[in-house]
Amino acid sequence: MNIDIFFKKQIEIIDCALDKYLPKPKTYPMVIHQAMRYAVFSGGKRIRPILAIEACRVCRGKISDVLIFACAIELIHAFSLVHDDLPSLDNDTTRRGRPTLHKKFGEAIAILAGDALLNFACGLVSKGKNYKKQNLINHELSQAIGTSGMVGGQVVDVFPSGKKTLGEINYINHHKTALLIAVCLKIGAITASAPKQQTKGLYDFGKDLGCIFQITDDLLDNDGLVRIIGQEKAKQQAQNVSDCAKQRLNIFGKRAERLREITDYVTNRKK
Ligand code: GRG
Repeated sequence: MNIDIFFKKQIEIIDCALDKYLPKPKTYPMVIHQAMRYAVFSGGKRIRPILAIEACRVCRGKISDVLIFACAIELIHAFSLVHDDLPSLDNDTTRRGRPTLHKKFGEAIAILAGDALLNFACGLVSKGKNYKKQNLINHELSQAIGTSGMVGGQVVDVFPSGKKTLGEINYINHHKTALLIAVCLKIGAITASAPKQQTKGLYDFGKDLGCIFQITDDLLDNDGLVRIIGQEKAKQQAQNVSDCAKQRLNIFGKRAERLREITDYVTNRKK
Protein backbone atom coordinates (compact mmCIF):
# COMPACT_ATOMS: atom_id res chain seq x y z
CA MET A 1 0.00 0.00 0.00
CA ASN A 2 1.27 3.44 -0.97
CA ILE A 3 2.20 5.64 2.05
CA ASP A 4 -0.40 8.32 1.24
CA ILE A 5 -3.18 5.73 1.19
CA PHE A 6 -1.76 4.22 4.38
CA PHE A 7 -1.88 7.63 6.12
CA LYS A 8 -5.40 8.29 4.85
CA LYS A 9 -6.68 4.96 6.18
CA GLN A 10 -4.94 5.39 9.54
CA ILE A 11 -6.35 8.90 9.92
CA GLU A 12 -9.85 7.54 9.26
CA ILE A 13 -9.44 4.91 12.00
CA ILE A 14 -8.03 7.44 14.49
CA ASP A 15 -10.65 10.11 13.71
CA CYS A 16 -13.46 7.60 14.07
CA ALA A 17 -12.11 6.55 17.51
CA LEU A 18 -11.60 10.18 18.61
CA ASP A 19 -15.16 11.00 17.56
CA LYS A 20 -16.43 8.04 19.58
CA TYR A 21 -14.49 8.97 22.72
CA LEU A 22 -14.90 12.76 22.81
CA PRO A 23 -18.01 14.26 24.43
CA LYS A 24 -20.66 15.05 21.83
CA PRO A 25 -20.83 18.71 20.70
CA LYS A 26 -24.36 19.11 22.04
CA THR A 27 -23.48 17.87 25.54
CA TYR A 28 -23.93 20.66 28.12
CA PRO A 29 -21.95 22.94 28.50
CA MET A 30 -21.82 22.85 24.71
CA VAL A 31 -19.22 25.55 24.12
CA ILE A 32 -16.37 23.61 25.75
CA HIS A 33 -17.14 20.40 23.87
CA GLN A 34 -17.41 22.29 20.60
CA ALA A 35 -14.09 24.01 21.31
CA MET A 36 -12.39 20.69 22.11
CA ARG A 37 -13.65 19.23 18.85
CA TYR A 38 -12.60 22.35 16.92
CA ALA A 39 -9.06 21.82 18.22
CA VAL A 40 -9.02 18.11 17.42
CA PHE A 41 -10.80 17.88 14.06
CA SER A 42 -8.93 20.41 11.98
CA GLY A 43 -6.77 18.45 9.58
CA GLY A 44 -3.83 17.36 11.76
CA LYS A 45 -1.48 14.76 10.29
CA ARG A 46 -2.06 12.35 13.24
CA ILE A 47 1.60 11.33 13.04
CA ARG A 48 1.85 10.60 16.79
CA PRO A 49 -1.08 8.16 17.07
CA ILE A 50 0.00 6.56 13.78
CA LEU A 51 3.44 5.91 15.30
CA ALA A 52 1.94 4.38 18.46
CA ILE A 53 -0.22 2.05 16.37
CA GLU A 54 2.64 1.09 14.07
CA ALA A 55 5.00 0.38 16.99
CA CYS A 56 2.36 -1.88 18.53
CA ARG A 57 1.89 -3.71 15.22
CA VAL A 58 5.65 -4.18 14.73
CA CYS A 59 5.78 -5.81 18.19
CA ARG A 60 2.85 -8.07 17.23
CA GLY A 61 0.35 -6.33 19.50
CA LYS A 62 -3.33 -5.68 18.80
CA ILE A 63 -4.39 -2.40 17.16
CA SER A 64 -7.64 -2.53 19.15
CA ASP A 65 -5.59 -2.41 22.38
CA VAL A 66 -3.41 0.58 21.44
CA LEU A 67 -6.07 2.75 19.79
CA ILE A 68 -7.29 4.32 23.05
CA PHE A 69 -3.72 5.29 24.05
CA ALA A 70 -3.05 6.59 20.52
CA CYS A 71 -6.14 8.83 20.88
CA ALA A 72 -4.98 10.07 24.29
CA ILE A 73 -1.64 11.09 22.74
CA GLU A 74 -3.37 13.01 19.95
CA LEU A 75 -5.53 14.85 22.50
CA ILE A 76 -2.40 15.83 24.44
CA HIS A 77 -0.83 17.05 21.21
CA ALA A 78 -4.00 19.06 20.41
CA PHE A 79 -3.93 20.56 23.92
CA SER A 80 -0.29 21.60 23.56
CA LEU A 81 -1.02 23.37 20.26
CA VAL A 82 -4.00 25.24 21.73
CA HIS A 83 -1.92 26.51 24.65
CA ASP A 84 1.12 27.16 22.46
CA ASP A 85 -0.99 29.47 20.25
CA LEU A 86 -2.27 31.57 23.20
CA PRO A 87 -1.45 35.30 23.33
CA SER A 88 0.86 34.78 26.34
CA LEU A 89 2.90 32.17 24.44
CA ASP A 90 3.21 32.27 20.63
CA ASN A 91 0.20 34.56 20.07
CA ASP A 92 -0.73 32.86 16.79
CA THR A 93 -3.88 33.79 14.91
CA THR A 94 -4.09 30.81 12.55
CA ARG A 95 -3.43 27.10 12.89
CA ARG A 96 -3.89 24.52 10.11
CA GLY A 97 -5.29 27.28 7.90
CA ARG A 98 -8.07 28.29 10.32
CA PRO A 99 -8.38 30.80 13.20
CA THR A 100 -6.67 29.51 16.35
CA LEU A 101 -8.95 28.33 19.13
CA HIS A 102 -8.65 31.54 21.16
CA LYS A 103 -9.44 33.61 18.04
CA LYS A 104 -12.56 31.54 17.40
CA PHE A 105 -13.81 30.94 20.97
CA GLY A 106 -11.98 33.54 23.08
CA GLU A 107 -9.00 33.14 25.37
CA ALA A 108 -10.84 31.82 28.43
CA ILE A 109 -12.46 28.97 26.53
CA ALA A 110 -9.15 28.18 24.77
CA ILE A 111 -7.38 27.81 28.14
CA LEU A 112 -10.22 25.66 29.48
CA ALA A 113 -10.44 23.55 26.31
CA GLY A 114 -6.70 22.86 26.55
CA ASP A 115 -7.13 21.83 30.19
CA ALA A 116 -10.12 19.69 29.27
CA LEU A 117 -8.22 17.92 26.46
CA LEU A 118 -5.36 17.01 28.79
CA ASN A 119 -7.75 15.87 31.48
CA PHE A 120 -9.76 13.86 28.97
CA ALA A 121 -6.57 12.20 27.71
CA CYS A 122 -5.72 11.12 31.28
CA GLY A 123 -9.20 9.67 31.57
CA LEU A 124 -8.72 7.64 28.39
CA VAL A 125 -5.42 6.18 29.61
CA SER A 126 -7.07 5.06 32.85
CA LYS A 127 -10.07 3.46 31.09
CA GLY A 128 -10.13 -0.35 31.17
CA LYS A 129 -8.76 -2.95 33.55
CA ASN A 130 -5.18 -3.49 32.42
CA TYR A 131 -4.01 -1.48 35.43
CA LYS A 132 -0.31 -2.35 35.29
CA LYS A 133 0.13 -1.29 31.65
CA GLN A 134 -2.11 1.77 32.08
CA ASN A 135 -0.10 2.88 35.09
CA LEU A 136 3.17 2.50 33.19
CA ILE A 137 1.80 4.37 30.15
CA ASN A 138 0.49 7.13 32.40
CA HIS A 139 3.93 7.44 34.01
CA GLU A 140 5.71 7.53 30.63
CA LEU A 141 3.31 10.16 29.29
CA SER A 142 3.62 12.39 32.34
CA GLN A 143 7.42 12.25 32.08
CA ALA A 144 7.27 13.14 28.37
CA ILE A 145 4.98 16.14 28.77
CA GLY A 146 5.95 17.57 32.17
CA THR A 147 8.94 19.67 33.18
CA SER A 148 11.27 16.82 32.17
CA GLY A 149 9.74 16.95 28.69
CA MET A 150 7.41 19.20 26.74
CA VAL A 151 6.75 21.82 29.43
CA GLY A 152 10.50 22.02 30.16
CA GLY A 153 11.23 22.55 26.45
CA GLN A 154 8.54 25.19 26.21
CA VAL A 155 9.93 27.04 29.24
CA VAL A 156 13.42 27.25 27.71
CA ASP A 157 11.76 28.35 24.45
CA VAL A 158 9.97 31.31 26.05
CA PHE A 159 12.30 32.16 28.93
CA PRO A 160 14.67 33.92 28.67
CA SER A 161 13.42 35.47 25.45
CA GLY A 162 15.89 36.56 22.78
CA LYS A 163 18.52 34.80 20.70
CA LYS A 164 19.10 31.18 21.69
CA THR A 165 22.38 29.29 21.84
CA LEU A 166 22.79 26.04 19.90
CA GLY A 167 22.66 24.18 23.23
CA GLU A 168 19.33 25.79 24.13
CA ILE A 169 17.89 25.04 20.67
CA ASN A 170 18.89 21.38 20.99
CA TYR A 171 17.35 21.24 24.48
CA ILE A 172 14.10 22.79 23.20
CA ASN A 173 13.85 20.45 20.22
CA HIS A 174 14.52 17.35 22.27
CA HIS A 175 12.19 18.22 25.15
CA LYS A 176 9.40 20.10 23.38
CA THR A 177 9.00 17.84 20.37
CA ALA A 178 11.13 14.69 20.30
CA LEU A 179 10.17 13.18 23.67
CA LEU A 180 6.42 13.12 22.91
CA ILE A 181 7.12 11.45 19.57
CA ALA A 182 9.48 8.96 21.24
CA VAL A 183 6.94 8.06 23.90
CA CYS A 184 4.37 7.22 21.19
CA LEU A 185 6.63 4.38 20.05
CA LYS A 186 7.30 3.26 23.61
CA ILE A 187 3.58 3.17 24.35
CA GLY A 188 3.01 1.01 21.27
CA ALA A 189 5.69 -1.40 22.50
CA ILE A 190 4.35 -1.44 26.09
CA THR A 191 0.83 -2.18 24.82
CA ALA A 192 2.19 -5.14 22.85
CA SER A 193 4.14 -6.40 25.91
CA ALA A 194 7.29 -6.21 23.80
CA PRO A 195 10.60 -7.46 25.22
CA LYS A 196 12.95 -4.82 26.68
CA GLN A 197 15.32 -4.77 23.69
CA GLN A 198 12.46 -4.02 21.27
CA THR A 199 10.95 -1.36 23.55
CA LYS A 200 14.31 0.37 23.89
CA GLY A 201 14.99 0.06 20.15
CA LEU A 202 11.67 1.72 19.33
CA TYR A 203 12.13 4.42 21.96
CA ASP A 204 15.59 5.31 20.64
CA PHE A 205 14.21 5.26 17.10
CA GLY A 206 11.43 7.61 18.30
CA LYS A 207 13.92 10.08 19.78
CA ASP A 208 15.76 10.19 16.46
CA LEU A 209 12.51 10.56 14.55
CA GLY A 210 11.41 13.36 16.90
CA CYS A 211 14.71 15.13 16.29
CA ILE A 212 14.23 14.85 12.50
CA PHE A 213 10.63 16.06 12.90
CA GLN A 214 11.74 19.23 14.67
CA ILE A 215 14.57 19.89 12.17
CA THR A 216 12.13 19.58 9.27
CA ASP A 217 9.69 21.83 11.17
CA ASP A 218 12.49 24.41 11.49
CA LEU A 219 13.31 23.98 7.78
CA LEU A 220 9.66 24.63 6.87
CA ASP A 221 9.46 27.69 9.16
CA ASN A 222 13.06 28.87 8.59
CA ASP A 223 13.37 29.00 12.37
CA GLY A 224 15.20 27.47 15.36
CA LEU A 225 18.17 25.33 14.36
CA VAL A 226 18.05 26.57 10.75
CA ARG A 227 18.63 30.15 11.90
CA ILE A 228 21.82 29.04 13.65
CA ILE A 229 23.38 26.45 11.33
CA GLY A 230 21.65 27.29 8.02
CA GLN A 231 19.44 25.29 5.60
CA GLU A 232 22.10 23.05 4.08
CA LYS A 233 23.65 21.89 7.36
CA ALA A 234 20.20 21.34 8.87
CA LYS A 235 19.15 19.20 5.87
CA GLN A 236 22.35 17.16 6.20
CA GLN A 237 21.79 16.72 9.94
CA ALA A 238 18.23 15.49 9.32
CA GLN A 239 19.54 13.00 6.75
CA ASN A 240 22.26 11.71 9.12
CA VAL A 241 19.81 11.21 11.97
CA SER A 242 17.40 9.56 9.52
CA ASP A 243 20.06 6.99 8.53
CA CYS A 244 20.79 6.31 12.19
CA ALA A 245 17.07 5.99 13.02
CA LYS A 246 16.53 3.41 10.28
CA GLN A 247 19.48 1.35 11.51
CA ARG A 248 17.79 1.06 14.89
CA LEU A 249 14.93 -0.76 13.14
CA ASN A 250 17.19 -3.59 11.91
CA ILE A 251 16.15 -5.78 14.86
CA PHE A 252 12.61 -5.87 13.43
CA GLY A 253 13.59 -6.85 9.87
CA LYS A 254 10.87 -6.49 7.26
CA ARG A 255 8.12 -5.89 9.82
CA ALA A 256 9.46 -2.34 10.29
CA GLU A 257 9.26 -1.41 6.61
CA ARG A 258 6.38 1.00 7.25
CA LEU A 259 8.36 2.74 10.02
CA ARG A 260 11.26 3.15 7.54
CA GLU A 261 8.85 4.73 5.06
CA ILE A 262 7.50 7.04 7.78
CA THR A 263 11.10 8.05 8.56
CA ASP A 264 11.65 9.01 4.92
CA TYR A 265 8.32 10.85 4.89
CA VAL A 266 9.24 12.87 8.01
CA THR A 267 12.74 13.60 6.65
CA ASN A 268 11.39 14.93 3.34
CA ARG A 269 8.04 16.33 4.48
CA LYS A 270 6.70 19.55 2.95
CA LYS A 271 3.99 20.24 5.59
C1 GRG B 1 1.88 20.24 29.26
C2 GRG B 1 1.59 19.15 27.02
C3 GRG B 1 1.86 20.38 27.78
C4 GRG B 1 2.03 21.56 27.12
C5 GRG B 1 2.24 22.89 27.68
C6 GRG B 1 2.41 24.91 25.28
C7 GRG B 1 3.37 23.84 25.69
C8 GRG B 1 3.48 23.52 27.13
C9 GRG B 1 4.13 23.19 24.82
C10 GRG B 1 4.11 23.45 23.34
C11 GRG B 1 4.56 22.24 22.61
C12 GRG B 1 4.57 22.44 21.13
C13 GRG B 1 3.54 23.28 20.48
C14 GRG B 1 5.48 21.82 20.41
C15 GRG B 1 5.58 21.95 18.93
C16 GRG B 1 5.59 20.61 18.34
C17 GRG B 1 5.29 20.61 16.87
C18 GRG B 1 6.41 20.50 15.92
C19 GRG B 1 4.01 20.71 16.47
C20 GRG B 1 3.53 20.51 15.09
O1 GRG B 1 3.14 19.15 15.01
P1 GRG B 1 2.47 18.54 13.71
O2 GRG B 1 3.23 18.99 12.48
O3 GRG B 1 1.05 19.23 13.71
O4 GRG B 1 2.34 17.06 13.91
P2 GRG B 1 -0.32 18.73 13.07
O5 GRG B 1 -1.03 20.00 12.71
O6 GRG B 1 -0.05 17.87 11.86
O7 GRG B 1 -1.03 17.97 14.15
